[in-house]
Amino acid sequence: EAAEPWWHRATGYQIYPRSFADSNGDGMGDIPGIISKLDHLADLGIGFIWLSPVYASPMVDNGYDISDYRDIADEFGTLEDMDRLIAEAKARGIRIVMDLVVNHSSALHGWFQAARASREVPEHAYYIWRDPAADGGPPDSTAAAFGGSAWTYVPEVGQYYFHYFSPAQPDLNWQNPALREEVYDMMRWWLDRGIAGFRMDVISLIGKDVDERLYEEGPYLHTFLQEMHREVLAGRDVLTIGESWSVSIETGLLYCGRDRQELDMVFEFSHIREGWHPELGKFAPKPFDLVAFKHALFSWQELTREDGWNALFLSNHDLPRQVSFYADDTTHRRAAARTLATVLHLLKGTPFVYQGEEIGMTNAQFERIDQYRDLETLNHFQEQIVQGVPPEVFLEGANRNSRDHSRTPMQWSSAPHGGFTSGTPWIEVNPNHTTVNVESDKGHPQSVFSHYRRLIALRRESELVAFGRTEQVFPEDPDVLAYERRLGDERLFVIANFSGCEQLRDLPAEFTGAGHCIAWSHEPREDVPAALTLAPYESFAWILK
Ligand code: ISL
Ligand code: CA
Repeated sequence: EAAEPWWHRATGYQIYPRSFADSNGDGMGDIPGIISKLDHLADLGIGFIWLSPVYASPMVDNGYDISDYRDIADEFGTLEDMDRLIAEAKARGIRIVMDLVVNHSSALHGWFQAARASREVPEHAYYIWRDPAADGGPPDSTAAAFGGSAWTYVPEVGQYYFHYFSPAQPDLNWQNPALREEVYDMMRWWLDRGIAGFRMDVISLIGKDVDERLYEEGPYLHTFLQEMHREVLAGRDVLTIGESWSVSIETGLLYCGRDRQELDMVFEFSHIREGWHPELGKFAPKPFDLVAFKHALFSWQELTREDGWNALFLSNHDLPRQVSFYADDTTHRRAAARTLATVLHLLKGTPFVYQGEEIGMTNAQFERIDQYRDLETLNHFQEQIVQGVPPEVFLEGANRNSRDHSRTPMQWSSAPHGGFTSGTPWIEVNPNHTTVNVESDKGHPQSVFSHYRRLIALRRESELVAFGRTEQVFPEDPDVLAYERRLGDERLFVIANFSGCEQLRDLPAEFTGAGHCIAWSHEPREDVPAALTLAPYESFAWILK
């Protein structure tokens, strides 16, 4: 029997480098800034960092457009800085997982520069080209995720190239074996440098068949993932997490099942998509529906009972701040932040904390479109205005769901710009940094940070938290989320109020009586009462006696 993988007990922490800590006053976070904050992360108790891209990039999509996979962006530092980060993190027991963005490169990558100049060079086949339609227009009507057509014409070669995202992000042609070998070689190069694995950006797109207009989970996906495993991952003690916007209960174990030799876990978004409008999308969110959310969350707990593994998250650099989206970021902010953490961190899987979540950071409320930076928000604004959507209506949606909420600078202190930079930040800091910041949170009796530290320690120390079987309680309850974890005779009961009103529930007799409270939002209580009154966003987790 192989040793238990290290990530079964570890918690991950996502850093969005541009917004984490700026060491030189240019308004942009950087690697030396990250190094200066490693003690904060060690104190939190995390096992590894997922570092959003730091590679060389023109930054059209903040680094998700890579122009050199073997170099670091100037604004973030140098390869030496990266080596120092790996070493300094290691000295604190923290591993580094890098982002792997290989569905597409930047249009400024040397490969694409060669590819767009001539059909005769080998690099041409690293990208996806098609002839114009009969009328000279694009080969088909597919729209790009960030607006406009998914096809852009290059007169030099008389062809269109495919880009699922922006024109600055041409899709790599995974059908080409030489391209695949380039990617594998680059992955080995980084692993040999001492990193502990990869978070794989939109990996579910690499098996696409553009002629059939099959993009997500295309016909070649699992063949390529298995090849990548054989060529790069087999025999190495590394962690791989695939991002997939299309994975479902039906396909989940194809990525991370024990016998698949593909990935260790996937970021799946069914619980996130629950909060989007079915036709109008993320910029017209629908009211949060707890029952649907619970269904998504717990069906994945069930799926991974015997095989596979969960990646647990509510926030990342593409999503709004979780207290604002799922709960309340005003009166009940602290309780809500602690409750969301309890609910997520006591499930089975590997939890991820997104920077600032550990102090309950909230969405920004921008008043003008020019305060936004993200190309997705800006492009969709242009498109929707043309379609007649009033600007204030779009802004309302963006203020709830834009990707920029998670990208405002990390709030370290009440100093100007939250102590993030001594210069002018690339995006405005949230004005609430004067009260919501690391320094003030750590001193507060209801500290969000201490709560996270406790939960992260529980996963390291408790077999029950790490491996217990999850069973949902009250699945149809529209305001309360509850579940049980069980391992042998040990049982854990978690209950959380997801509403801004008091909630009274009669608890099933099997849960009531003596308990040991291991996590709470307001004040601990040791017994589990037959009739429990929960204050707004109140939660408890008890080990049952
Ligand atoms: O957040 C999203 C849902 O609308 C998408 O815009 C998101 O970009 C997409 O889900 C994939 O995300 C990943 O790939 C993108 C990059 O912009 C995101 O930051 C990244 O997480 C392209 O590389
Ligand atoms: Ca900087």
